[in-house]
Amino acid sequence: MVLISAQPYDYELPPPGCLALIIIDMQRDFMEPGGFGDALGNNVALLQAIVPTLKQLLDAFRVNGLPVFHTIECHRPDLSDCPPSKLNRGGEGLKIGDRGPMGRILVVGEPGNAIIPELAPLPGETVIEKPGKGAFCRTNLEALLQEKGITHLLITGVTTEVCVQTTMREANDRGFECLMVEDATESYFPEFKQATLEMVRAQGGILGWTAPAENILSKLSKPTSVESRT
Ligand code: C5J
Repeated sequence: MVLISAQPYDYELPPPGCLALIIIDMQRDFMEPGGFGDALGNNVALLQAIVPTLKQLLDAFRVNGLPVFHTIECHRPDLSDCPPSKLNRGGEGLKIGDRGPMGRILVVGEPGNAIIPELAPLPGETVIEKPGKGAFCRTNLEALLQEKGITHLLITGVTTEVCVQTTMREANDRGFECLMVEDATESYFPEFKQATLEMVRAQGGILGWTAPAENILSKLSKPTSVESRT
């Protein structure tokens, strides 16, 4: 049995192949000036802190041949998958579909909608295009995970209290054992990140577990220990 030291208690790794890394919305639209996050008045520089840690996790999954799922929040060019309730929100700045310095905001295929180069998906890695905040909303993510026999998810990405938390709640309700990686998720609001981590692991892990990446990397970085878990 391989245990990850986590809160509120140790997280038991499943057999090889049953654990996936979920990377939520590490897109230029959220990470860089001129994108959606910036248009909403946020300091996008705050999100940069997690990139090296997330890259380490991604590399460890790749080296060990473990499944990785990236998501992007995006809409079709005609915005037919963007409900008015989403389209009309926000402040005075650019809205979804408007043209900004990185192309049309939150529209699939535009430069700003791409995943940042440091974490760009490799050929063969799944990218889930999601129109909602949660990665299970109007996507085939649940079917893909079931098809591959995945039962455990490490949840990372941005922003902690919006798309990351929504996805973790959706996954938890669907029976997945989820761990949010504390230093591989970030928010424009540090206090919201902290509150999210606390609410996830409160009440005996009502939504799942949290742990720093190091606790996971120390177990994944030895391919033999991954392979010997039978
Ligand atoms: C937001 C996200 N914050 N990826 N999206 O609108 O969290």
